[in-house]
Amino acid sequence: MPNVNMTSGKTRRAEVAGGGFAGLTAAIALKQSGWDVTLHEKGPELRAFGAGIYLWYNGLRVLEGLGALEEVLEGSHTPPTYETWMHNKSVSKETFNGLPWRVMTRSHLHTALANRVRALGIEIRVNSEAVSADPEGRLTLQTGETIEADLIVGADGVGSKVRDSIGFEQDRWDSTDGIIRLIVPRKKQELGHGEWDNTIDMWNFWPRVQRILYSPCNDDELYLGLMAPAADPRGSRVPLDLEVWVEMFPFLEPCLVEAAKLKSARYDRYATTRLDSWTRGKVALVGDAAHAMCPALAQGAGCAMVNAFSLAQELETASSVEDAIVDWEKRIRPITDRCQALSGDYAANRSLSKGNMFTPAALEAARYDPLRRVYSWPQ
Ligand code: FAD
Ligand code: 5PR
Repeated sequence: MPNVNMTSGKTRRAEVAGGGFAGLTAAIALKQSGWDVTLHEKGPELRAFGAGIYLWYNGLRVLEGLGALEEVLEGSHTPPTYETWMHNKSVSKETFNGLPWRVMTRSHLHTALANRVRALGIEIRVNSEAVSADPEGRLTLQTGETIEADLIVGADGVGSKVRDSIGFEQDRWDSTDGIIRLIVPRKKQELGHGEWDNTIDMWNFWPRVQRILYSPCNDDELYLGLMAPAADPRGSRVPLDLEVWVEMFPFLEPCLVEAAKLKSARYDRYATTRLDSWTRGKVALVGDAAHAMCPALAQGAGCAMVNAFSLAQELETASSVEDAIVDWEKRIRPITDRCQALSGDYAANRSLSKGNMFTPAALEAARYDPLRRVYSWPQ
């Protein structure tokens, strides 16, 4: 296909603010379709924050489109089943009708994307904090420098300055529950008998609400999500209150002992952000800047990646950036909106504790193939 971005002999330029999964995806996808791209990360280096992450078919297809899938598959894991326990009894084992899914550490995914950014020669500017954007196509940095571009991508996370400098109307709220997320050594030999390669979502409502989402990432690393209501001082304490977690999950003691050693542990409440629009003029918001969601369906990053990838797709055939990004939002946003709503509902009602909750509606976003723009994997 001819390079349609070369209108009047000039390559179009994009400034991307934020080097998380959304910003990396946008930068790679735009570069691959012929744009000049500069990626701004406010931190001193490109690196991942947080513990583990699930990607489903939608996110894995984006990785395929970005040329990063192989590297991500190496060193990540698809558990034999997604199991749910209630009070230590298995209530469901789900395999999603063969729908591809994968568990990995965040640093593993981030490294693969950052490697692809470097391989493509995308300009990376670290210690580069965006403070505001202008719908006319200007990005202003903390240093006072203002850069003009054909497209500004706000991928600067839930506290987005790109977004807030423009003044999108938004609803934001926090959930009653939150989670401590950690990566610890697997300690598989020490866990005794059990199907420890599975994802196991272990719920307990009595004597307290405490849950552990047990997620093996590979042979060596285990992602633990320890959930408790924000109002529970012991369950939400960091570093971990070992006694209160071992009392409820004695069979995980070897892993919990490791978890309690991690002094940098954080307890995070789930945050939701809903905007009136994701675009203004030449500015497009992607990822948590646009649609932070509860993690119940494990789709925040997956939707972010699909949306960032689809943005570049939409711009390939369009002559006006302003029109293309309006069309992009119209086309792709409904999937994210439904996913965000259902994730919020599941989180508020702790619905995943019932097991068998990955219904066709719950897997809608996961089944979307952004490369072919169709739903795959019949349920
Ligand atoms: P971020 O990851 O926040 O990245 C923003 C980047 O921008 C950072 O590098 C930051 O340093 C940088 N930055 C910030 N401000 C500026 C600025 N002003 N200028 C320049 N740079 C800036 N999603 C899934 O798909 N699967 C899961 O299993 C999953 N589990 C989750 C579990 C929990 C408990 C939670 C809370 C979320 C989970 N998510 C999951 C959601 C997922 O983590 C987020 O949706 C995703 O990481 C958002 O990516 P992002 O790039 O938009 O934002
Ligand atoms: N699923 C996943 C997850 O990471 C979380 C939840 C569900 C993969 C939070 O860590 O329900 O909170 C959830």
